[in-house]
Amino acid sequence: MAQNSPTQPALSWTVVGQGAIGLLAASRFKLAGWPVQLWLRQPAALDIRFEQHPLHFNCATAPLAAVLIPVKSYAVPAAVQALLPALAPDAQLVLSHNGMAATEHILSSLSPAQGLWFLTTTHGALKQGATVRHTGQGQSVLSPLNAAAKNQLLAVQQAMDIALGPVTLTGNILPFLWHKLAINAAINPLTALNNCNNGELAKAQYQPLISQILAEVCQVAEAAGYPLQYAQMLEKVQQVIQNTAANFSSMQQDIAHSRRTEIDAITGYIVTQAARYNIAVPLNTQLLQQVLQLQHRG
Ligand code: KPL
Repeated sequence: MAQNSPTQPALSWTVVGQGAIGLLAASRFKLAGWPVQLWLRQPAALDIRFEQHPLHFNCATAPLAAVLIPVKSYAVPAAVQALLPALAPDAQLVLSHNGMAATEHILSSLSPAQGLWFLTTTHGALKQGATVRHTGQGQSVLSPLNAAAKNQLLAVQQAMDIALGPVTLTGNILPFLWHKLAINAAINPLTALNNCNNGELAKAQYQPLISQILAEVCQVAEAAGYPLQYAQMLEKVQQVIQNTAANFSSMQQDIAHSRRTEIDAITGYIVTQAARYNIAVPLNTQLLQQVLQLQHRG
């Protein structure tokens, strides 16, 4: 059971959506004895099975004190818009998704006492029907994005440690987002286009492609002011491929289920930034077009 400091009561958390990472976080809150509810597009309660535990989640009711928003990058603006009227005056909002965060608009729609955060995570989760599995032990990096968030450091960090920990707190999330972006750019499009699990990418035929994707990303990251070490990134990607060999990437799953992918926020972001700095990224450009084609066909 989680221990909360007597001076700082646990925030009551709401998790948005019913994606795999969100349900992983909600389940871990519940199993640790924390109050947690779900905010779904169609308000409803939800029953799931998580690692042999049958869990029941109530539908969220306003005012919402603390909200984890682990929805796809393209779904964030609409999700926040829908949440705004239900937020407590000092609510804390934690965004978490693949790709680069576009937070200016969200920051300006919050009141001064409402905190905004970003969390990037390497946990893996898989949802099959009503069953959720924790498929990859990971860790998370968490960053406050405004002054109201900085006033709640301890409470939010404690909670995220329960939900998606271990958590490292940072004042600047951008280097971490570039690092995760490079990993996603190397793995997600290739697994989506070849309809394979992450482990397949260890095969020799993919090595020149992975190397070129990363070489292009490293050039763009450097120009953007967030340099990444090419050799280190190559090693990291091989590690992720090994550690998540049996998993299917989020983009492979999106294509397999005819859902929109996060290609715009991952490879699309790299291609846009490359154009800004006049850098040629032919392989990332080709992968972007191929995934967009596949997505539109689905
Ligand atoms: O983050 C991921 C994803 O699937 O989106 C990786 C790291 C590629 C793990 O599958």
